[in-house]
This record gives sequence, structure tokens and C-alpha cells, in this order.
Amino acid sequence: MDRYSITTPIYYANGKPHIGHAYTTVASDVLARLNKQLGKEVFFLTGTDEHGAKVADTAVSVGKVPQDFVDEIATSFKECWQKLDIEYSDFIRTTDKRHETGVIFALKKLKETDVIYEKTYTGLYCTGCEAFVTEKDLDEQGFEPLHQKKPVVVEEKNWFFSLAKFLPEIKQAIETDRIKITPVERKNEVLGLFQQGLEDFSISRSKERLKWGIELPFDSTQVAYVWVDALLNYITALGYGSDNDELLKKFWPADVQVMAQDILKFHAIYWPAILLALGQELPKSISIHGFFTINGQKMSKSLGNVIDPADLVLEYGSDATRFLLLSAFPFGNSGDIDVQNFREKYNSIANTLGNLVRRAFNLAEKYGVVIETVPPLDKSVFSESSVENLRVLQNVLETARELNVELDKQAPWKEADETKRNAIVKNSLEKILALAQMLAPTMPSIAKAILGAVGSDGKITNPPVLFPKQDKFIAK
Ligand code: ME8
Repeated sequence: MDRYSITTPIYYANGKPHIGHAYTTVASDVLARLNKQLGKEVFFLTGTDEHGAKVADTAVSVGKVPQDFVDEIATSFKECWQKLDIEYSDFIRTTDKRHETGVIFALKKLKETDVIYEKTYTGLYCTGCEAFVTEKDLDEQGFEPLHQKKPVVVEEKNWFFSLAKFLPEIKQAIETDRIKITPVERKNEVLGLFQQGLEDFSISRSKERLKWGIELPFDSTQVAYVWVDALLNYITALGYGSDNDELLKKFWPADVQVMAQDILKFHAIYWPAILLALGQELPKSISIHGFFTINGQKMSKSLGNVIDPADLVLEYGSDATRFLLLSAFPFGNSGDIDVQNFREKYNSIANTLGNLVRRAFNLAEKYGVVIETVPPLDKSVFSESSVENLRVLQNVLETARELNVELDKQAPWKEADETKRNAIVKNSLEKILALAQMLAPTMPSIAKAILGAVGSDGKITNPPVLFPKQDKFIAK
């Protein structure tokens, strides 16, 4: 059986999930579901990144001990994914024992193979990025632009990773698409980093400054640097470092690692370097989507424009929320999410798809039309490229629109000949069922309702009500 493995980033457990996290996770879930439908054995991994200064500082600021705090946040992510109908195979937390065991195993291996060394380092540390930054990364006021934070000067002894010896292989892997980075602008952006020069990176932090992390097995004064800890989740979740590596053999390397551009450098350079040092394979592709703004502004707690995906689910239901998020702008582009548009768009989906299904199914019920076989998913329209597949799935609305027009034109209700009339309705119904198969990855419940309305005898008994909230909005 063909296999497909896909990952989302593991999100920082320093706050509840927002629609940025939901966007990535929904896109990944859609691809995971599509590949299941295409008959593949799928592993879809997500989780939470729970160590490091960012999480520890937030826990302190709300008066909680880190472990209690991250337990709550991890639960809120799981609840959110449940509301959005995310069918992950595994949810890894970096405070899981299995993860810690894997990280310790990896750290020992890095030490044994001499790819790390000790050095005293002075630099500017940005807690927002959880990374050292340089003056040239800052704006005129000395703030790090993405997180709007002033980095702090840190001088400490750390363990460093010798990056240089892995760079030629990584560069070549990216150039030749052995690690395929999409869209191509992002690939070029990464290749540009090699030109600028890439320095060795720290793999540990001094425990004097930060206790909330995994202690290095060979130096009890240090904890693992949160990014090294976090990146390893992709293999520890599959059993790396344990005595059962069955899943690792089956599902690593990942077919696609999905994320926004903010964390591309970590995934396209540091992560492959760590994998090479550990003797593991490189991911096959990295799919980058845009980092979006909300109504033209960066999403931030201080601006009060952070959108909780659970509120959208309350308003539109999970299926429509998934569709609205993914169709807000093309995958891979940067864009703006204007939630004011969501209602209008919801009504448009409800009108197009809802009406089509209601009309055709009512006619089928009325005339006693029988469906012999439910058409399977049309595999021919999908390519190996996962991002394009997301676009194909967006076409469902257009198809629904066309089918509505076709039904109006053929007007079976005006047809006097019963055989002809029933043939038209049957044909329309079969096309709708084929459309439902295409809808399934994005709108699983709606697809199920459509497909489930055909009884085992092929008759339509209960025409489904797909968008129960439509009337509420139209009434407003
Ligand atoms: O970076 N637009 O976690 P994070 C689009 N823990 N996507 C967005 C977004 C936005 N405005 N905001 C967030 C981390 N995202 C690390 C990752 S992985 C080993 C460790 C999504 O909570 C997007 O996928 O900051 C982005 O890459 C990710 O959330 C960052 O999540």
C-alpha cells in the first residue's frame, strides 16, 4: 500500500490556538484525508512545542508552573482540532516522556559523532523567535519586526552545532528538489541564505537562565535549545530513540511538512542538518503557505484581533469554517483574512451547494429515482503535488454552480416523458455524488450527509439539510 506522511509544525504552548494555527492544520488535514481517499496509508502528525523561554515566561506571567500551564494549552489545542474535525494520527507534546527519551538519544548521538562543540557566546536573543538574532534583523527602534520585541543580550556557554560540513549537501538537496520547497520563491529565498552565509547554531541554553527544557545527557548545566528539541518531534513521534522503530521505517521521511514562511529557515536548513548528522533521511518536501494578516493588520493579542477558530465553528459549523479558511486566499500566497467576508461567502456556498443538493434530492425522492452505484472519487484530477491538489479541491463550488445551471436548463420538472425526466434527475444526482467525493477532504460531514442520503436500495429517503445556519443569516 502506498504511504503518505504529513506534518504540521508543533505550535508553541504559550497561548490558545488561533486561526493561523487552524489554517495550517486544516490544510494538512485536507491533504491527509484526500490521500486516505486515494487509498494510501496516511500518517498525519501535529502537536505542541512546550519547552523554552517563551512558554516558561508566559506561564510565570499567569502565575502557573510550566507543566500545569502547558497541560491546559495542549488540551485547548486538542479540543480545537476536535471542533474542526481534524483527524490527526498522533498528537505529540514535547513534554511527553517518549519525546524526551528520543531527544536524549539524539543529543547523545550528536555528541558521539563530534558534530557539536562548546563555546562561550555573546549575542542578542529574541524570545519571540526563540533564536539569536543580529543587529541587521532589527528595525530602527531595535525591535525584532515579527514579534515586536527587543532582544536581550545573552552571554553564556552553549553547545554549538557544526553546520558548515552539512551545508553543501543541504544546498544541493534543495537545488535538485530532493527536498522540494514550494512555492519556488521560498526555495529561492532559502538558497539566498546560503549566499549570505550561515553560522553554526547553538543547540543548548544555560540552565542558569532557563530551566524549562530537556537536560543535556552529557552536561547537566545545560538544557536542549527549544528548536532542536521541537524539530526532533517529527521523528520521536514515530519512535526514534525507542526500541520500536516500525513507524519510523514506515513514515519517515515525511512526504510533506506544512508551515508558514516564518519558520522556513529552521526547517530547510537546521532540520536537514540535524537529520544528516543523525543519519536519517531528509523530508521529501516543505510546503510553505503565506503568513496572513487580519483585516490588513498583523494578528496580535495587543491589537485584540486574534480570532479563535472555535468562534468560527460556532458561527458556521466545522465544514464551512474549513472551507472558508482555505479559500480565503490561494495556498502559498500571503494574504489577508477578512472575516466580514465570511458570512457573505458562507451564504454563497449555502445557496450554491445547498440549493443544488436540496433540489436534486427532492426531485429524486419525488420521482423515486434509483442510484445503482455511487461514483468513486475521480483520481485523475489529482497530481503528486499536494499544493495543487488543494486548489483542485477548491473548484467544488464552481462545479456546483455549473450543475445548478445545468439542472435549470434541463428542467426535468417540465419533462412529460417519465423515462427522460428520471434520466435527467439520475444524471444530476450522480454528478452531485461525484462532487460529494471531491468535497469530502474539505467538508467531511457535508460529504457524508450527501453520500449517506442514498439508501442501500439506491433510493433517496431523507434529502440532507446541509447548511442549517443559512436561514439564520438570511433572516438577519
Ligand atoms: O513556530 N498566518 O510555533 P508557532 C499563517 N513552535 N499561519 C500562521 C499564522 C499566520 N498569521 N500564525 C501562525 C512555532 N501560523 C514553533 C514551531 S515546529 C518544529 C516548531 C502557523 O505557534 C504557521 O503554520 O509560532 C506558522 O508556521 C506556525 O503557525 C507557527 O506556530
